[in-house]
Amino acid sequence: MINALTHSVNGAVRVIGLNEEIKTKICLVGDNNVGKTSLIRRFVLDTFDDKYTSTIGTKVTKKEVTVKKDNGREINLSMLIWDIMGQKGFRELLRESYFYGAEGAICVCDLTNRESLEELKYWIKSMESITGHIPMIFIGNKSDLRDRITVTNQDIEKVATSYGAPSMITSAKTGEGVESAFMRLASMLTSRK
Ligand SMILES: Nc1nc2c(ncn2[C@@H]2O[C@H](COP(=O)(O)OP(=O)(O)OP(=O)(O)O)[C@@H](O)[C@H]2O)c(=O)[nH]1
Ligand SMILES: [Mg+2]
Repeated sequence: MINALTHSVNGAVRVIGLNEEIKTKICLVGDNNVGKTSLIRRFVLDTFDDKYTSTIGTKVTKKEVTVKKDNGREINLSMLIWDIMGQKGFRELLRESYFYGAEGAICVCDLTNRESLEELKYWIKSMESITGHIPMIFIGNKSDLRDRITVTNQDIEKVATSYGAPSMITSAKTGEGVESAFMRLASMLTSRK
């Protein structure tokens, strides 16, 4: 890697050279138990655990991805994926440090829990008070729990569209849609690069 130039924009470090590498911070938001940690674990480690261990505070995981642009160019993106405990009481407490410098967000609801979709607007409000409007995608997780699903694709799409964002259905358990969801956001984050 030849680093021709390094500069920082909004806390994100851009290294521009023959191989471009861009570092970007993304945040997952959503209530407790919706599957934020499980989605990150599936994307980064390709594993799943049925046991529920609530996240304490926040946690950062790094994943390097390559985004192929339509013009054939490849961009290496180093994603700093931030995870937060979904307990509402902590949202305001952790807000500034968690959201500061975030360039993209994955808004997660649980397909078996309607309230978790309604709550996303409060998460987004809290986030945007720090970040302003940033690219985001909506995820309806736990698609494998077929007979317990109470939230439809259309319900999620409606909320997502009101923010001008795409929506996707995932299962951290089976892996359905997980890689495409993270890569979709990665692609959105490099759209002007
Ligand atoms: N069946 C099924 N269970 C899931 C899925 N994703 C997560 N779970 C389960 O749901 C529970 C909560 O998952 P977590 O990933 O810990 O949820 P979280 O959003 O990180 O929760 P907090 O850290 O408390 O905010 C765990 O028991 C997971 O095994 C999924 O896609 N399908
Ligand atoms: Mg968690």
